[in-house]
Amino acid sequence: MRKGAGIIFIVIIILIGVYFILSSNQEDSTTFSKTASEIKEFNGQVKEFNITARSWRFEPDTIEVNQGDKIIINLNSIDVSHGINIPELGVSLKTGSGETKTVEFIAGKKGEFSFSCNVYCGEGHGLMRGKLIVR
Ligand SMILES: [Cu+2]
Repeated sequence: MRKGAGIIFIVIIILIGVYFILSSNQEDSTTFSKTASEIKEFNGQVKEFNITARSWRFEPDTIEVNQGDKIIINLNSIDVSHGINIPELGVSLKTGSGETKTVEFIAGKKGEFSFSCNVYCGEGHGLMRGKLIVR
């Protein structure tokens, strides 16, 4: 009978252990869903990009960062006036002919955000598109 009581004791200890592991996992997943949503504070690395705008493309037209990074975009127009607009991240910058303008922002949301030119620059204006990937 002593052996049987010992086994029951061990089973109870295991059940308590499983309970604590499950409840601590739940806390972890709550924390995770908080970090997975929008971040407003700088929480990563500084990533600086020199983007050339010309009729009618951006070079480079795809940039990748991590959520929480501070992004610095130096937009250089080598012909007419151009701009860059990333509406989902509240970014709007215009630069004159031959000028370089800079915008800084935090990559707060994960996802793929298309950007476009926000200064009418001729018949190919609508083709000036790019993509910011936030992982
Ligand atoms: Cu344009």
